[in-house]
Amino acid sequence: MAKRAVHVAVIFISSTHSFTAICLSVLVAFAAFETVHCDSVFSAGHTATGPIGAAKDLRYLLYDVNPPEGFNLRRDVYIRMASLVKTLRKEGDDWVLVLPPWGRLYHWQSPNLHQIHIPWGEFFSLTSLQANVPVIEYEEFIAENGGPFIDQVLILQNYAEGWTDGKWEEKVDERPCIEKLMYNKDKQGYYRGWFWGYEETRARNVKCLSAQGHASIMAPVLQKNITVTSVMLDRAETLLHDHYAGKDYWDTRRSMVFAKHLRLIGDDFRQKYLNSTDEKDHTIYSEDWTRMKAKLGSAKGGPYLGVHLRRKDFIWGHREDVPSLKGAVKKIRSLMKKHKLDKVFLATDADEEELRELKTLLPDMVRFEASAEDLELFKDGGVAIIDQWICAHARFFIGTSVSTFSFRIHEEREILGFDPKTTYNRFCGDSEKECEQPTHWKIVY
Ligand SMILES: Nc1nc2c(ncn2[C@@H]2O[C@H](COP(=O)(O)OP(=O)(O)O)[C@@H](O)[C@H]2O)c(=O)[nH]1
Ligand SMILES: [Mg+2]
Repeated sequence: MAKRAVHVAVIFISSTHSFTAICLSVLVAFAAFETVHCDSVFSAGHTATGPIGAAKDLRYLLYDVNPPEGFNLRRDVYIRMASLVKTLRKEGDDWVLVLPPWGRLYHWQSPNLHQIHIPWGEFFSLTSLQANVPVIEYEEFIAENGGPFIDQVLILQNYAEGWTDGKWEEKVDERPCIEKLMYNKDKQGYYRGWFWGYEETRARNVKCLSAQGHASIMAPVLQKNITVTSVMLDRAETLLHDHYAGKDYWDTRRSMVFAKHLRLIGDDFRQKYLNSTDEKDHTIYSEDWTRMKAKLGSAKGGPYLGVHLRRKDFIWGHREDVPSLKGAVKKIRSLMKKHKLDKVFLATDADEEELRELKTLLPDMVRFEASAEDLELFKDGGVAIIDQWICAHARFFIGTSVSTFSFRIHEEREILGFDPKTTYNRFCGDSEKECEQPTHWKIVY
């Protein structure tokens, strides 16, 4: 009881909104835990009935990532932030992670689509995320917080001087901003910035921090040096994983269950065009990720070769680890023969011209081509997830060197219980000498 009363007080003080907005925000915040009646909350008064010292303050962690980064690296940054929030919650206040709305990603180029302000719930199962760490959508934050205000933005950057004495150490310090500030002060003295395309969002304060180390090095700073309610870490990718591929990493990764409507479309496609169902392929999926613990090698996968062939910016730099289309098709044919698969599912971001060439070289390939209505519903992000989901269910998979899109497919297959030999494969460049294959990261349950 004491705890809740304090939360209400915090919301009340920082709110400039109407009574109904406050009621709504209280309900949003606590609906998941218990039923709260607005009148009882307020008639009970704002004073805590229990020992105040024991109560934890509700605080919000927001974050954003360097604009050019794509969807799948952003998924990786989420894991780092979830880890930081877990550390913060262990050590003090009642921190909640605010999910940065999706939008304006470089690779989302379908014309005539409004791909901005997209909540996480369109791509991921929110209840699954919440079973790992408390998260809320940005618009819920606005409602709870009583307006689009963020108390403190911390822009993370490296150290201007690099590593001193060539020695790497973990540290955080307030420093002058190295790059041009992406925030401008308005007439009222608030900071305006990108804020995921929410033009009315403002920050009360902005400063730069040089940070070098894993995500949880921010915990002491957020607990001791900063006392405001909402803090946003910009350029959050500056922070490293607390423990890459450790138990905490995998808990968060496993909780990133794709939204059900996208999985259903993928499953339907598998059945219709690839003769693949979970029963036949031993890829039964549990809606509750905490119960999903498939044995390595138990998944058989559908009778098709799954391929992720990354193009666009991966070929512009003439990287030697990415194959030509001819080279890729040659490898695809040899894998189909070796694994006795007569179908190939191809996921790619190839442009029109390359697609035409692919169709000539590989006329029997199967692709998920979204209709105009599907695209409007799922957006480029949803279509990419469907591609990943179908690749994740293939009997054998091959991806593209150092593509986070391919890495996320590896993880999905690991969760489903595939033999690592069928997963950690990548194309080699046509004249690549040492073609090192991807690392197998085993799940820690
Ligand atoms: N639908 C679809 N989109 C893709 C595919 N490959 C790349 N993309 C798009 O291009 C983006 C690539 O960026 P990112 O997710 O950062 O992965 P990475 O750059 O390969 O590490 C994806 O998020 C998709 O929007 C694909 O096979 N299918
Ligand atoms: Mg990328």
